Amino acid sequence: QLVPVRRALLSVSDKSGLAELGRTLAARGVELVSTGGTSKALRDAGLTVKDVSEVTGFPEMMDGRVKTLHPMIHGGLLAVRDNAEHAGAMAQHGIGAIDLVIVNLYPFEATVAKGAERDEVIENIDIGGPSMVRSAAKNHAYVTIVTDPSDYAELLEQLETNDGATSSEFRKRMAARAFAATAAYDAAISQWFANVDQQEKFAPRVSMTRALAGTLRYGENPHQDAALYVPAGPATKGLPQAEQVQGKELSYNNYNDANAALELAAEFRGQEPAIIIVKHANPCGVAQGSTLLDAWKGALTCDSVSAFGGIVAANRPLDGPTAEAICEIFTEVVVAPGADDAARAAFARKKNLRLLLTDGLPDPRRAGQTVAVIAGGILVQDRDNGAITADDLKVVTKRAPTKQELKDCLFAWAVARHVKSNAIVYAKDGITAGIGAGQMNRRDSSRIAAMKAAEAAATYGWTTARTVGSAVASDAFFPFADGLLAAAEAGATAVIQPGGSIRDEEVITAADEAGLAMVFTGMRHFRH
Ligand code: 93A
Repeated sequence: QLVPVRRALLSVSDKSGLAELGRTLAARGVELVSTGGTSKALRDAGLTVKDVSEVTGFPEMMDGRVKTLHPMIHGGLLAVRDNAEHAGAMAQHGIGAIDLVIVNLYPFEATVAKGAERDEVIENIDIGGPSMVRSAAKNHAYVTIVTDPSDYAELLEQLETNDGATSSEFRKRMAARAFAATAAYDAAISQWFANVDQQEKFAPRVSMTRALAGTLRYGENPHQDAALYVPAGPATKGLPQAEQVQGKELSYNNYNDANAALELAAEFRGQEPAIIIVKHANPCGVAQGSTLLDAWKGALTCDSVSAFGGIVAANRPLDGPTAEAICEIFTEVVVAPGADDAARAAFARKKNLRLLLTDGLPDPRRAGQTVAVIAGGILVQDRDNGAITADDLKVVTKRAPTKQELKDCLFAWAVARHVKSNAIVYAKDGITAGIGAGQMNRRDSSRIAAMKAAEAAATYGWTTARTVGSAVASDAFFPFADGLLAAAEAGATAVIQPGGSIRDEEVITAADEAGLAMVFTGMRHFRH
């Protein structure tokens, strides 16, 4: 349905493109109504403009806070033209219909960005502007709203092709953009309050403007729709950006797993070469080595069965030999901070393999929040960015760990925080020997990890499982001695765990009796 544009209301802070727009509208015989600064700019361009104050019968007052907030304006915007009662009210009060609204808002974000004082920031919270935008957008059946100067060209094209009118498709599309603009504007304001006053720490982040980055083929399962959103604006600052160099389209699960792998690789930022293999968001092999190829070989030995169809991450740019070795087994995704030409050439032969190259690794200790949706609500918490160093460890057993045991303890600890709870990780010489994930009790995780290690020994023909002489990490305290004893049975000689159970004494005694060295971290890393 075409609606002719006879009267336009212009009120813009960003005056770019305004004069040209005004001239074209005037040439089409459109009456121009405008607020103070906008009127002046239009008059300076030689145009005839009616001031809003003339329409409302009130001067712009209170430093401009009250300019357009008036029934003479909002009646003209909101009236349903073919509703007799609305038309009657217009006639009775002399309210003229407004067909076109050109509004952009006080530059709130720019004012915050330049470091303005509180008073100036508050003054830049636009009230009248969004009100007009929302009134016009609501009534898009009759009114055209344009909030972005980059849409002026399309508006003029509309008027040109439709002989001075706009199409309902165009009005609808512009109305949707208008509400997106006011939503983003309010999100920026609430974010500012959160930052300045530390009130409502989480709420604004959850509702923050998010940009749809892409629609995914499906979600975790084919019957679930899915999409990828990225935070609009500063939330992505400081985070590495990834580029998909080759391979099939990334799936929902690919994104999730690649993220888990990359976050774990980030634990080894700046350290010796490390490889992570992830399946279903849990690592199934992690290793460091003197070369990336060594690390790959080590990581693969942990659980070569699960590694099939896995997601691989590295803590440094990939080289040719490592890429060749990775290509020997079926791998879904490889993600790394770069790859040399030989590595790229090796992967290129595996057409389906998705290769993601990033421009760095994220800071694993960065601040931020995680979000989980529950029935009837959203759970928000700080990221688990807590960290301990060797100095924070408390030796609780008679025997202190050897240098190598301590190294393996810290390695296993770094991995365990990325394993779903209950998490048990055995490690020896910088290689995970067995990983037990996601069990409902700690003893089962311990046993599963030991079983994996035994399977690996059988696969590779080793005389003993790598759990013999290993360090074991537990993401939370052992509530009973049984989990610890299961680890001792598997041959672990050192234990790292948070401590803090009411049965700590019992667990420590069991460790002493088994000749284990145990350290407490005082920090827990549940992950669900
Ligand atoms: O101060 S306001 O919240 N109160 C109003 O009634 C009002 N009407 C328009 N801000 C208001 N505006 C805003 O003024 C518009 O959104 C626009 O950004 C700006 C244009 O002012 P001028 O035409 O004086 O430059």
